[in-house]
Amino acid sequence: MSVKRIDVWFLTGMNAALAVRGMSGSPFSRLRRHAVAASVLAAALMWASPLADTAHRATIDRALTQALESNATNFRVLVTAHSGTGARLQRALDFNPHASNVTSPSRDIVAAQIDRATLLQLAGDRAVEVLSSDALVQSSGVTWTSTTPVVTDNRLVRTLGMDYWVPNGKDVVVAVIDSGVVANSNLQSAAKYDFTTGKPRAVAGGDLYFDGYGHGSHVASLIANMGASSDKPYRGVAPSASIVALKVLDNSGAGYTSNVIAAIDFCIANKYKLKIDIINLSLGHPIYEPAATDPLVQAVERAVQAGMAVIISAGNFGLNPATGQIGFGGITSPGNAPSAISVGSVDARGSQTMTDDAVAPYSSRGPTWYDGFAKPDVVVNGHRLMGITGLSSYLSTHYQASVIGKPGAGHNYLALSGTSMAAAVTSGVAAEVLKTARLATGINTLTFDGQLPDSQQGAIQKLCAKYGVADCTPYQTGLTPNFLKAILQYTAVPIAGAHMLEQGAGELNPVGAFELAKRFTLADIERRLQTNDLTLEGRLAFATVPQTRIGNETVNWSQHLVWGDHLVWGDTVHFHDAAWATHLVWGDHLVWGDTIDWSDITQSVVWGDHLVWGEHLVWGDRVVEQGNTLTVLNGANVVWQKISNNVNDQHLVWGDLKQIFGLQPLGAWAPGVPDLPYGPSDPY
Ligand SMILES: [Ca+2]
Repeated sequence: MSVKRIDVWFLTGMNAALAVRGMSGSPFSRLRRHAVAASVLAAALMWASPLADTAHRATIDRALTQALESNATNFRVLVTAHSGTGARLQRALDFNPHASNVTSPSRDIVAAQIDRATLLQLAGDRAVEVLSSDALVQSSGVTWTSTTPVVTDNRLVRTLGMDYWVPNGKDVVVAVIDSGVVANSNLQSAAKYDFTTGKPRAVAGGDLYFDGYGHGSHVASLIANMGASSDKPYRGVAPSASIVALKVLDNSGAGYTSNVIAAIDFCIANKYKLKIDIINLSLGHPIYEPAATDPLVQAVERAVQAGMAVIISAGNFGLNPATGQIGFGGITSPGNAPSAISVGSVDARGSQTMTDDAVAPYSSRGPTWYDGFAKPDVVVNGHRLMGITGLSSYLSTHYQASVIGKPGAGHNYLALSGTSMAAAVTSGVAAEVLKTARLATGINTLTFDGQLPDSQQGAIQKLCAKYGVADCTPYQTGLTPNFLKAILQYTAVPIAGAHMLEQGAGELNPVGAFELAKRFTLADIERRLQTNDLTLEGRLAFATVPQTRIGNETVNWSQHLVWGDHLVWGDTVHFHDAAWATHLVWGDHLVWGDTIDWSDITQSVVWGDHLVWGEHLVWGDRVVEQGNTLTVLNGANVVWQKISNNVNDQHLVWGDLKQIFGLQPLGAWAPGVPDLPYGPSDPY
C-alpha cells in the first residue's frame, strides 16, 4: 500500500509570504534566482573547470530558508558535503575570513558560523549537498508550577510493573548525551566528556559541577540510580547499568546540533572501547527538513547501524499552550529518525493499574513532518518522576518547589515531567532487556551488534543443517537494535482510546519484554525449528500467551509494530526475521519481500477523528474549512492552506513553530500543561 502524503502548505499570518518552490514572484524564487546567480559566480571562482555545474544548488533546510528571507546576516550552518570532500571544505572555511567556529562534527559534515554571501556561495558549490541550520537543541523535560506537593515516593518501578523484577542490568553501558552528569555515589559513570566547545574533552569522574543545568543527571538517575540507603525510593530502572556522560547542553539546557552529532559519532568511534550499548537522547529541535537530509537524523541512523540502540524523546510539543488543544505533528528531530526508538510520555497517575493511564498532554504526537512517519514508537511513564540533580544546578535553584534536598548525600531530588524522562525510563528497560538476553545465552558480551559470537555459530549451523534451513543467516544474529524495538513494541500494552499517533504500539511493558528476551537461547532456536514456530512470542513452543500479569491485572500485548507508515500486527511475527538485521533501516519498504508472510496483514496507519490524512492536517478539533483553506479557531490566526496536489520533494512545510508551540526554555510554558490528578486514592 502506498504512502499517503499530506499536501498542505502551512502559513501563518506572519509568514504568509513564504511560498512554494518555483511559485512565480515569491520571495523563495527570488532567493533562488539570487542563489543561482551566486552559484554561477561561485562556480566560476571555485571551479575553473569546463565541468563546472552552474545549475547546482544545495538543499537548504526550512530554518535557513526563513533566516535568509528575514534578511539575517549571520548563520550557524551544518554543511553536508559530498562524500570525501568534507576535509577540503573545512580547510576552505578555515581560511575564509567570513567564517568562524569551523568544526567537523562528523566525516563530510562541517559546522561553521558564516555570513550571507558565504552561505549563498556554499549553496552553489558542487561539493555541498545539504545546508542545514546548526539549530539549538533543547532538553525535553518540563517542570510544572502546580502547588501540588512533589511525591516523596518514586512510584516509577511499580508503575512499570517491575516491583518483583530483580534488576540485572550490570555491565550494560548507556551513553547519555545531555547536559552532563554530576559525580554521585548513586550513579556509576564509566566516562565523561564535554562536547560543548565542539571538540571532546575528557572530564574527571569526580567533577561535582559537570551538569550545570541539572537535566542530564536526572535522566541518568532514572536509568541507573542505584538507590542506596535513603535514596532507595528513587532507584532507577537499571540500577547496575553504567553511564557514559556526554555533555552537549550548556547550563541553560541548550546546545548546538553540531555538538550532538559530534557526540553520536564519538559513541560510534568508541563503541568497543567504552562498551556502549545504548544511546539516550532526551533532546531535540523542530524538524526542518526530511529525515533523509537531516544530519542529526542521519547520525542516529549511523549509530543504529553500528549496533547501538538509540532511544530518543518524542518532544514536548503535543499541547498548544495558548489554547490547551492537543495537536499532531509535534515530533522533534532526531525523534523522527526511522530506526530510533522514539518515546512519548504517559501520566500513570502514580498508580500501578494501567487502566487510568493516559498519554500526557504535552507529549508530542506524530506524524513526522516532511516524511509522514508514524511516531512515537512507544510511550511510558515520564510524568512527575524524581531524579538526582546537582545541589547548585540551574533546575535545583530555579524550581525549588519541585526539589527534595539531600545535602548530606551531595545532591537534590527534582521532580520532572516530559518525554525526556520517558526516554530515560525506556533506556533503563532496554538495558535490562539486553542483560536478560545476555543471561539467557550465557554470553556476557552479547551486544546489539547483530552477530552472535563464533562459539555459537557452529552450533547454529548444525541446527540449520539438521532442520533443513537453507538460509541460516537470520539465526546467526543476536539481539539487534531493530529486534529490541520489535520486542518493545510487540509486548507493549495499548492505552484505550489513545490514537496510534499518540502512543505508537502502546505503553511499554517491561516484564513482557523480559519474557521474550529470556527466550534468546540456542535451545529456543532448536525448539522453534522443531515445531516450525518462529513467532516472536513462541506460542507453540512455550504455550505462552501474549499477556503479562501486572499487579492485580492481566494486560494484553499489542502484538503489533509501527513500521514506517504502516501498522503491522498479527501473531506470526517471526522471531528471527530479516527485518531485524542491523543494516536495515526501520520502516524500509524494501524489507518486505517474499520471505515475510505478514505483509498481507499490514495496513496503512489509520488516522482517527483528529486527522484527515491525504489532503489536510487538522490541528485539534476546532477547524473550519473554507474552500482550500483550513482555519484553526485557536485565536492564534493559524491557517492551513492546501496548495495543490502537486507532489514536490518536500511534502510538508512547517510554519513558524515558535509561534505555534511557544518554543521557549524549559518550564516556560508549563502553566499551560494541565495538572492531571495524581491518584491520591491509589494505594501506591
Ligand atoms: Ca496507572
